[in-house]
Amino acid sequence: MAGEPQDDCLFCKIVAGRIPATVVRETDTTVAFRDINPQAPTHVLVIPKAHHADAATLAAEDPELAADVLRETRAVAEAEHLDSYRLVFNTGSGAGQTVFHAHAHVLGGRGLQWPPG
Ligand code: IU
Repeated sequence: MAGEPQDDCLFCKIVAGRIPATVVRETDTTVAFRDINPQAPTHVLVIPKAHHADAATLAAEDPELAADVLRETRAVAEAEHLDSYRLVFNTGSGAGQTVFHAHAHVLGGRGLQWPPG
């Protein structure tokens, strides 16, 4: 069923506290933690606690929860004192998605080039 935890999902395991993460914020519906392989001085992932495979699926299955994730990206940026930052939702393996539990990357603390690679 949509949103149910998946046994083989790393981010569901982080939500459950079964694998460690450096959590910076948590709400009833979301968790924000530092990326283990940071690509910028601030690199935080914001995930819904419920399992949805990617941002497109999340937006279709639970738009309110998608809004919670977006709201939390703003809270992370504020907490990290970022006045400029980038939000990335890699969606599909061709776009670089490697973990199939929806997540927003919050990247900041350095200059960011456009277009991205
Ligand atoms: P992607 O958009 O699916 O490529 O992003 C997945 C991110 O999850 C990537 O930046 C990893 O470094 C990060 N990550 C993590 O922070 N902790 C983990 O246990 C695992 C991946 I696995």
